[in-house]
Amino acid sequence: MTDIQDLEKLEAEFATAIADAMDEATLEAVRVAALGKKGRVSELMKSLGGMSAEERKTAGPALNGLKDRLTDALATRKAALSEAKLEARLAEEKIDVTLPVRESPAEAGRIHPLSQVMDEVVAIFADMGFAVEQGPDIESDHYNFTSLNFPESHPAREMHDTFYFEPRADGSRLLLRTHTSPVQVRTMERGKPPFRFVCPGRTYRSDSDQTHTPQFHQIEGLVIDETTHMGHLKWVLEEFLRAFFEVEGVELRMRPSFFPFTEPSMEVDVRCARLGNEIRIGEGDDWLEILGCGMVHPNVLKSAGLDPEKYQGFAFGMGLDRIAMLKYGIPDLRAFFESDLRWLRHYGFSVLDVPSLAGGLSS
Ligand code: 2NL
Repeated sequence: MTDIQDLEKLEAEFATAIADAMDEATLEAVRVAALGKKGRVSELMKSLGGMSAEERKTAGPALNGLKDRLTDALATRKAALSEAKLEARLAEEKIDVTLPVRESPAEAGRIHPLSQVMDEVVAIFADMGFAVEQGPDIESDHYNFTSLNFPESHPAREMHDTFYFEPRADGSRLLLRTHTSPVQVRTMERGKPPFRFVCPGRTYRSDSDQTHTPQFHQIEGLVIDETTHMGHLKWVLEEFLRAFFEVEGVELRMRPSFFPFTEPSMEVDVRCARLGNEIRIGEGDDWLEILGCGMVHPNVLKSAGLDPEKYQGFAFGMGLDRIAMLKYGIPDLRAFFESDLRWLRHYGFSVLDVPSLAGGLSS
């Protein structure tokens, strides 16, 4: 039998245990020890059944009172512990809203300067009404050379410059295109004049030093109509160079040159000033070679299925790697292909900096 003193002792014991519980798990263990299925108070409640009616009269209310007070005390302590826990978390997770925001992935990533320059050049020509055409990197001798009026014995055809694949059963060899011109022949064959398009893309030559990589990039342009002439060519190139270098006073100079696929052929220089390592376009007394161009050779028109008596036009081509280096002051071509993150963070562009003529090309 349990007397009142025992109950008071038990209550004091549990009250101390509740007050001493410093976390919710300990408090829960106290609750189980007191009020759980096999807890001390629960066991005492079970013993009520074996008591006389007289005993039950006093023990019943005493035990019920004990149970209620312990339940209250447990709930109060639990609330206090969870409030303390929240307070601690709030104190620990305090944030300083004056700190700068962390870069989002969209801002941390960089566009390669070459991709940026390709987009810039395409934006300029698109603004002048040029379409963009593409074609395969793996080409036939016919599209890469023959259709472009390269004589059979031309040195550019030799193993030295061109990456050839193994000969096929019929003896012919596929190759990696050495320029983007085959795309232009393919596009002319497919369509009907007038033509006005550019072909940006990868090109390949077996050449590797400080200023050459075996894989590089070109953009070529072609305009064909019945009366297209060199005056149109000069205007297009002047407009392009002014927009690309973002200087009003670009001045260009044409020198006679030779390409098998144009006649006449010209090389185009822009006026520049050289100040140590820096090059300023549109100033000074120096000239910088920037691209090649000419009037499309009648043989090329013929092999593309056009009548050279009716159609004529101009073409031009330039190295994108080179003009990217010039515009953005990048000294070493080989870094383009090294995937060095520090280099990319320095020379790369934000994904949000999409070149457009309205937005200012590289602003
Ligand atoms: C350069 C010079 C040039 C062309 C490319 C071309 C294409 C066809 C017909 C005639 Cl289908 N010409 N392309 C013409 C002149 C120069 O490129 O220095 N490129 C890096």
